[in-house]
Amino acid sequence: MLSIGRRTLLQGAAAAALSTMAGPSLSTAGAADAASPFKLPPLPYAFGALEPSIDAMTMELHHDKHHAAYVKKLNEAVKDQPKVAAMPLEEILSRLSELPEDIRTTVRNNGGGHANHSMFWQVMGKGGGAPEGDLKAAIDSDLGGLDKLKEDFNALGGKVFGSGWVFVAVTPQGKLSLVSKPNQDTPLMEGGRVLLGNDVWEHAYYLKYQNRRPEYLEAWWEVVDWKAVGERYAAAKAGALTI
Ligand code: MN3
Repeated sequence: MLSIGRRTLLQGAAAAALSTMAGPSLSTAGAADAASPFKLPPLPYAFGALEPSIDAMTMELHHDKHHAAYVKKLNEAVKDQPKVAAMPLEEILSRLSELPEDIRTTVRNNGGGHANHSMFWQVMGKGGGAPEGDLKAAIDSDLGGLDKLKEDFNALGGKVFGSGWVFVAVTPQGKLSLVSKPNQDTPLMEGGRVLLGNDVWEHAYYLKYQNRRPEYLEAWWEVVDWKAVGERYAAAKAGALTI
């Protein structure tokens, strides 16, 4: 089920673009699909699956309310822009400066939010494990090993003022780097790709951790699904990783 979810996600943007181009003949719901090209991906596990690192109530609100709202507002923003609506999300985000000015900020915030959260659900799970193979080698050579990665990532996440994200970005050559972004910005906006990322908006942790963001950042590593991250790494190197 997990691998189908990931596959769907990797192909989701392209599939959405294709179905929009193909028009209503593909399904009786075609008109509705064209009006809402972006979909909330189902959470690939139960709300409580990441306990105790992340509590079930936070997961439910985060997915069903916060992420759903980004998708809804993104669809509303592009409803009169069929060319934009037909583009894959990662392409839209890498070409924000070309968008009509009246929707640019809304697409930046909500398109970024949709991409970031879609990635976020995917890199977490109960699997745990550890980085292996090529991914482990890249973490060792580019980021000084897993312990150093966690330490530097958490320090960067702790420094985000207000709301934002901390990411491990990945190039098509497989080179890794740490980066933080404000709000719902993402390395996708510079044409980059995201290996994994953690949400440091208060809505991601406040119910359980209140103001203790460092504790949340530490506990988050317990629910990183390294198998999923390894698949993303392989996809990035194959040029197949989208959001
Ligand atoms: Mn969030």
